[in-house]
Amino acid sequence: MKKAFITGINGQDGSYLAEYLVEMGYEVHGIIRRSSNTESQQERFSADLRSKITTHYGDLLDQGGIERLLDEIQPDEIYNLAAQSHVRVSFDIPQFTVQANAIGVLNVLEAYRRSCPTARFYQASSSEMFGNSVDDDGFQRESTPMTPVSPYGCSKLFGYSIVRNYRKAYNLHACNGILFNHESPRRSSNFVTTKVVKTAVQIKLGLADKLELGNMDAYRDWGHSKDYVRAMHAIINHDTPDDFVVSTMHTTSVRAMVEYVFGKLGLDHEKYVGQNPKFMRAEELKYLKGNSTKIRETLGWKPEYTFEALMDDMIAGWLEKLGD
Ligand code: NAP
Ligand code: G4F
Repeated sequence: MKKAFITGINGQDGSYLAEYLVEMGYEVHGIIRRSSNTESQQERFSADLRSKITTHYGDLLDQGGIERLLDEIQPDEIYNLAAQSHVRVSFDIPQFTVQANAIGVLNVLEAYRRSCPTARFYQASSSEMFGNSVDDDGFQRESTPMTPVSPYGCSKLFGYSIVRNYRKAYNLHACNGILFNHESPRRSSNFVTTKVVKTAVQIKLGLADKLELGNMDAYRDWGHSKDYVRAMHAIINHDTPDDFVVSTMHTTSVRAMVEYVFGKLGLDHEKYVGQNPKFMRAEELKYLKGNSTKIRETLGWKPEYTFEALMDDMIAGWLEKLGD
């Protein structure tokens, strides 16, 4: 039985990845931070999953604790998914963001190198690292220059780079997935897709009467988290440690996403949606469209969910949560 160790196991991706690996017969371990509200930390786990995984207290900032766990568990695969993952919030708490997303990666890498260097390592890198760089054909790909425009993007670029450095310097099987935006019914409600879907459902049910957004002219390449955790597993299991873009190869504006969601619920978005400067960013990443030819051709991965199927799954999830 293979053993996996997941940081960020109770996040959106961590919970889907744990389900996927349990289904494949893995013994799954993960770390959860200490919180004053223990119940809310397990919300993304079904009762069945809870009985099949082992969680340990741990924090990316506590390198000694992670090293002790890796020493004891001796995993075959380490997935470093934990992060302060919100881009706008990274402007509010830049130092914490860098501690978790940059120094945190180094802490896990050091623990890995010292405790179980024959294991494989996956780092959750991000399309936010590209900033506003776009190739002439309108895509970002593995070779596109990385010019991040947020503390989050800068911190992720350090994580990405130190993984590449450790791979070569210490001959480790360490890889990066450069994932474009991915969502699901488990996405937290301060990301734009869930904010739009949840509020539109609340309006439909008479529980809210307006939706305030920031920049509606940004474009994102939105996929489903369930598809993207399959890509993580494929990347870490490739013979050669390497870096791969994971994306749908389609892009949609925030405005068009709002129109789709409201339209699906039979609502006129113009009656309810406005802008509020408090949701704008100090610097905005305007346009993302990922070229994932490399992972499609090398590993045979492709997404199953279209943009519409993703949004429909999120709408169904929130109707079920908030409806009678
Ligand atoms: P998420 O739902 O915000 O989950 C992040 C997880 O990290 C949570 O479990 C969180 O725990 C944990 N965490 C935060 N700081 C930590 C620390 N110092 N020590 C230990 N755990 C910590 O994010 P996600 O959407 O699943 O994304 C997973 C990873 O992929 C993140 O690294 C994100 O930056 C990256 N990524 C995401 C996307 C996307 O579109 N979703 C795209 C590219 C890359 P708490 O519950 O205690 O906060
Ligand atoms: O949903 P978002 O907050 O995601 P963002 O900033 O693209 O970051 C996500 O994707 C990254 C991959 O590229 C991940 F690395 C990162 O961890 C995270 O998962 O915002 C999407 C777009 C932005 O352009 C934002 O300015 O939506 C725009 N937006 C407009 N109004 C809003 C809002 N975003 C949020 N969160 N809230 C708004 O009211």
